[in-house]
Amino acid sequence: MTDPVALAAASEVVIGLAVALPLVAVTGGTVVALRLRGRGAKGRVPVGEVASDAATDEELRAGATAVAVAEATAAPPAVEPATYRGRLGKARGLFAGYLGAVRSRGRIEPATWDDLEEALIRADVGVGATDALLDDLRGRVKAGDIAGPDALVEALKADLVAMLSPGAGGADLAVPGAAAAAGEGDDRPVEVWLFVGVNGVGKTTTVGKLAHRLATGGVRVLLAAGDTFRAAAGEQLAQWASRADADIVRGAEGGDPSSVVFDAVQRAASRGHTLVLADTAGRLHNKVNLIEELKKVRRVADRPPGRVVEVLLVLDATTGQNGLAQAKVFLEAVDVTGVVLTKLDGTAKGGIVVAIQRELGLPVKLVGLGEGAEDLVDFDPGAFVDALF
Ligand SMILES: Nc1nc2c(ncn2[C@@H]2O[C@H](COP(=O)(O)OP(=O)(O)OP(=O)(O)O)[C@@H](O)[C@H]2O)c(=O)[nH]1
Ligand SMILES: [Mg+2]
Repeated sequence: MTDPVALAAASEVVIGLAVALPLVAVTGGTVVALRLRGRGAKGRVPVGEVASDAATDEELRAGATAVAVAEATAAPPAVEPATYRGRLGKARGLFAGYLGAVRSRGRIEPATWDDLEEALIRADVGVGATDALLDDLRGRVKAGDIAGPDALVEALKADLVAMLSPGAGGADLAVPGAAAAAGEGDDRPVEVWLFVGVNGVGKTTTVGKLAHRLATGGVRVLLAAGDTFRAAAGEQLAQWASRADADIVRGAEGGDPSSVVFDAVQRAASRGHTLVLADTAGRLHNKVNLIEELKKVRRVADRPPGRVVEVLLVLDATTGQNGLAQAKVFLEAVDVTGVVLTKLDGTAKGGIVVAIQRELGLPVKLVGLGEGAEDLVDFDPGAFVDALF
C-alpha cells in the first residue's frame, strides 16, 4: 500500500512543513486507502494576512550585502537529452500491471473498471479527475462507442491527453525578451522569473537547468540567488551559473532576498541582460514570514525596470497529492503563473500532473526528468501520456 520511496520523499517535505502545515501530513498511501474505502479528504491550508512592507530603493541598496558576480568558465557537460519515455519507467510500470489485466480479459467487465480506478488513484491522478474520466468512458461504453478493452485503453489515453491540454495560450512559458521587445528605450523592462516552493523540491536545480537551456539558446540570463537563508544555497546556484556561462548576483547569508533581486534587476538593466531567474528560499519554518518575504520579493522584482513575467511554483512529483496542499499556500501569496513539476523520473505518481491542472487550475509548464542540466523539458501532454502506457 505504501511506496517506501515516495514515503521517504514525502516525509522529507513533511519535516519542513511540520510546524506550518500540519494538515499536509497525509501520505499518498493514505489517500489511496481512503479512496478505496470511500472518499479521500483533502487538506486546506489557510494563509494568514500579512502587512505590506514596501522598501525604498535606497533601503534595498543599503540592505544589499556582498554582491558577487561570477563570470562563467566551465563548458556545459555533454549528456543525452531526457525523454518522457526514457525517464517515466516507474510510472509506466504502475500502469502496465493494471492495463495488462484490463486487456487480458478480452471484454469489459466490472473488474475492468476496478482496475482502471485503482491505477488512476495510485498514480495520484486524484479522486475528482478519476471519477470524471471513468464516468465519461462508462457513458461511451454504454452508448456502444467503445467496443472492447483495447479501445477502452485507447479512449482513456485520449481523454487524459485532452484533460492535460490547456485552453489556448495557457501553458506556454513567456518568451524571453518578448516584454522587452514590446517596450521602447527606457521603458524596456528587465524580465524576471521567480521560482517558489517548499524546501527540497528542486527550485535551485530548476533555475540552473533553465539557465543552461536559455543561455545555450542565446538568451542573456542573470541568476539572482534569492535564497539567502544559507550560504550553500548561493554556492549551489553559482555552480549552475558557471556551468551555464551565466552571471549571478548573490547576497550575504541571512541578507534580505528582496535586495538581491533588486540588485539583480539593476545589474541586468545596466548590462543588457534580458532575463533574471530568481531563486528563493523554500523554508516554511515560519509560514507568515515566508509569505511576507515572498510578497516583498515579488513587489520589488516588479518595480521598473523589472517586470515579473513568470512566477513558477516548483512541486516535487514524489510527494503526490501532498504537493497540492503546499501549492495553495503559495497561490494565495504570489500570482503563480505555472508549475514546474520535478522528479517525475523518480516516482510512479505521474498522475499528479492531472490533479495539478484540474484542481489548482494551473498549467504545468516544465517537467524535471532527472538531475542533469538537460533534464528539464517543456510539458508535452501527448508525450507524457504516451510514456505512461
Ligand atoms: N531525480 C531528480 N532529482 C531532482 C530533480 N530536480 C531536482 N532534483 C534533486 O532534488 C534535490 C533538491 O534540489 P534543489 O534544487 O536543491 O531543491 P530546492 O527546492 O532548491 O531546495 P531548498 O533550496 O533547500 O529549498 C537535489 O538533489 C536535486 O538534484 C528532478 O527532476 N529529478
Ligand atoms: Mg534551493
